[in-house]
Amino acid sequence: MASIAICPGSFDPITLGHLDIIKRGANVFNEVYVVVMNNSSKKPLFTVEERIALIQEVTKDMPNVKADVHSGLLVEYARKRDASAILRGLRAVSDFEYEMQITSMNRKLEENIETFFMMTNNQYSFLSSSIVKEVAKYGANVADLVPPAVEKALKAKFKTP
Ligand code: COD
Repeated sequence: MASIAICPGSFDPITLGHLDIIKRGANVFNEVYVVVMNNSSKKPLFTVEERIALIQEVTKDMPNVKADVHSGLLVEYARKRDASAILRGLRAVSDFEYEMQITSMNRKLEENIETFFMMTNNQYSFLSSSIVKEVAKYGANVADLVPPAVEKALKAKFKTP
């Protein structure tokens, strides 16, 4: 039986930290669906279509990774894809409480789906989409934080050189 994982997030935009988790997940699971979802506590900069297009672009050399969108509950999407795993990344202790809340809620909603956590590569442990947006807005160089396609999209969004 194929092992199918979903990697959910806001991906606003996708960073090298996200990509690190996706790549390592793709080495473990047969198929990985990177799913753009709504986090009700965040106001996105990029539209869903823009975020999906960027994910597709930066994962195009990974044949078992697909980008998708879902606007309801995460567990509904997992059932739709027949996924047995939810893949999440952990950066620091500060992520732990939030991740524990999400995991407990997802388990309450669907007990047959396991959440797997992957520790990020040390070089990305401080990296988040929010920090990238914050510095890109003021024209700082983000080339070592995001893939080139995302860097270009940020420059276009913020109209920076
Ligand atoms: N290194 C490694 N991993 C990273 C890094 C990094 N530098 N940055 C982020 N990540 C990981 C995050 O830990 C996370 O696992 C994943 O990448 C995505 O991160 P974000 O920030 O893009 O996504 P979130 O945390 O905003 O996503 C939250 C969801 C949208 C998944 C959540 O709100 C959700 O499931 N919403 C749907 C409604 C639902 O089902 N709710 C019930 C559960 S609460």
